[in-house]
Amino acid sequence: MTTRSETQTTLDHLLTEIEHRNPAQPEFHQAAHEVLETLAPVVAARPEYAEPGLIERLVEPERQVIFRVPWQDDQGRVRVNRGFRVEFNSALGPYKGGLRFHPSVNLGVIKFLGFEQIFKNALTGLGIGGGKGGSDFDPHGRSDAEVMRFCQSFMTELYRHIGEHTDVPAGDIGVGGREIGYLFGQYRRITNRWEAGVLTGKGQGWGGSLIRPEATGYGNVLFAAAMLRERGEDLEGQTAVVSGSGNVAIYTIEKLTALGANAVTCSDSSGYVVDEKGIDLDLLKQIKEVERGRVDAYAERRGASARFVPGGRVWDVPADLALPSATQNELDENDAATLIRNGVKAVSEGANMPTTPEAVHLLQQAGVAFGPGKAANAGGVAVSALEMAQNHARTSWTAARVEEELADIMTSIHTTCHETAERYDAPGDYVTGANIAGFERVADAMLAQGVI
Ligand code: NDP
Ligand code: 2IT
Repeated sequence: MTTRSETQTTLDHLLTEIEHRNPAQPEFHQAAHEVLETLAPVVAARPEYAEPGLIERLVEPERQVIFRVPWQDDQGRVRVNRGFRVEFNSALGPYKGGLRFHPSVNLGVIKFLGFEQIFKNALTGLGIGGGKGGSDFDPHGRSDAEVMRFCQSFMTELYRHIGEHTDVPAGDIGVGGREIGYLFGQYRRITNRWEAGVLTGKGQGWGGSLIRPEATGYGNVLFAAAMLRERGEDLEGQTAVVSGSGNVAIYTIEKLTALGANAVTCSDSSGYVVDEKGIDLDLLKQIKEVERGRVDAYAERRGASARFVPGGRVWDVPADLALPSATQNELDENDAATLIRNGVKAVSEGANMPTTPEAVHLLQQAGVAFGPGKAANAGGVAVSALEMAQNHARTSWTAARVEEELADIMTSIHTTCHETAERYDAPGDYVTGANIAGFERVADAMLAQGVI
């Protein structure tokens, strides 16, 4: 019988090899560390997981596509971006995961997101593999026509790699309903197929699921509520700080407010807003979803209760709950120390890997309930899978039905993570619980399907 510490030494060697084999991909290294540093207990306990090559296969994407995306701006100038799709693991189902359009996108970022997605999707229990894609295209300040031409060019290459039974992209940073519409239109035109299940996050009326726009934010709040319930508390009357002001942040604030909490912040890359009365969602939606503006406009139009802090971090605002919902590594050790000093009870990740490893450690040491993104933000991809189910059945469900299924899925993910952590002597450690539970499902399927 191999001990946990012997197993951890083997996993550490593998991590060193991953760093050598994948140079200049710090985000991917970080995501691999975060998972492999928690697997020793399960690998030591179940010898089949120590089989040579299993974890080596898990950290190597099944397929990686990188392509040129040429497009013309409104002045007729040719621009060139880079497109990516990393098809990481399909042991449990078709590759599934969003597309990110942001200037910071590179192969390492897409690989970290794709790797996280494998475990997240496994946790949903809905039969979806892991993948991610995107481009270094920056949609900020681009006209609708430019975004459309970019999306058409992007899909002109991507279409050959995706399909309802192969790989099903959706949105992520910089990709929302508008972009999914343009992408779907071009896919339909090139393939001459009405293949609704090839993309999720579609518009209502042409295959989109009700509650998909809300699902990630709503799901994260339900996960946070489940963590609080475990400690004999609920959301009523709690003050919450939320970062970001995009899809995830907006619907996080909406659900927090609906369940009696007071969400007092939002942010974008220019700074943050703090609003003592609680964020006015109609105003925020108008500025962000309709006008595609910046958060300082919110403070200007809201009046005395709100102020804009240029360049600051929402984590400086005292709160009971923190829900990072913008981007990776946006909450570091200093921020964690500030949150702890201000008495934070729970941190639940709406974004993917927003909390640095040092910050996670500090929060857990201080006894703060910490919900890792691969569990806490899984509601988005879960409702994507429900959208695929509706598409296959050529039907659409009511909002109430989708919301009920979402709530059941989030409760079940919480229970799975909680129980798995207890089973492996890490009570209350949702990071370990999520990683091991997701890993077991994927690893069992990979072992059963042979060396491929
Ligand atoms: P949006 O594009 O709708 O919003 C992103 C928000 O985060 C914006 O307010 C944006 O500000 C801010 N932001 C993005 N990058 C940075 C950065 N480098 N520095 C500071 N602020 C930044 O994206 P989503 O809301 O969809 O995604 C947010 C997070 O949630 C991401 O981590 C994503 O991977 C994750 N996620 C999304 C899901 C979904 O269904 N959409 C599902 C699960 C997770 P600005 O406009 O100034 O850039
Ligand atoms: O990170 C994520 O889970 C997403 N961006 C959503 C993926 C999806 O396929 O709905």
